[in-house]
Amino acid sequence: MHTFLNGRVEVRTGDITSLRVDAVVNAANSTLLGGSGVDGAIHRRGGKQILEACRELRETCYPRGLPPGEAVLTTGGNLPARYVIHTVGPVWGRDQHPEALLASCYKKSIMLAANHSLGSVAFPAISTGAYGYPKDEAAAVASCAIAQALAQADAIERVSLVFFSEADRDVFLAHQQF
Ligand code: AR6
Repeated sequence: MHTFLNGRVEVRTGDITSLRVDAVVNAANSTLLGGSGVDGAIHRRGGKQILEACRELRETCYPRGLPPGEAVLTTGGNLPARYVIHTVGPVWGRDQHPEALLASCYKKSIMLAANHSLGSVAFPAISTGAYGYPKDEAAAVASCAIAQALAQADAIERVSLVFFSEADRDVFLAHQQF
């Protein structure tokens, strides 16, 4: 296990859906209605309560979808985590200002967790799968954004960065800027 920022950030490998934390972050899409990758895994394991909460958010707050860089909170359903924070990363090569959008995903997710007094949050490597964000560049953006957000979120005790493979974790470790 690798830790940064006096232990407030840990870098690990594994399946994010098995973590017992206050909130896991979902790399969602704008529809909030599910997909593949982490999104598929969270909805599969979390059950229909999460999808129902997402549908309600769509209808009441985001009829045209959740914009990239934004984050919303739902129940964790059947997951070991209490809540899911759904955020939409930038699509590499499609969305303008991908750095700012990716940074916003991390910052707004952390702010949302802090506003709900959630002490532990686990992130996947947002946008680095289906959305094609280069993993080395994402590492620099994510680590800077997390460090900035944590400086203003005393309530957050632990941020876990969860990589699906050791290779992905090692790219992160080589390019992070904590
Ligand atoms: N635990 C941890 N990491 C995972 C897991 C898991 N269970 N599953 C995949 N990863 P992606 P994106 C890693 O594609 O790029 C979906 O269809 C994966 O190896 O899940 O933001 C959504 O609905 C990769 O490094 O998210 C959107 O349409 C990282 O998580 C779109 O994909 C992110 O990969 C979002 O694409």
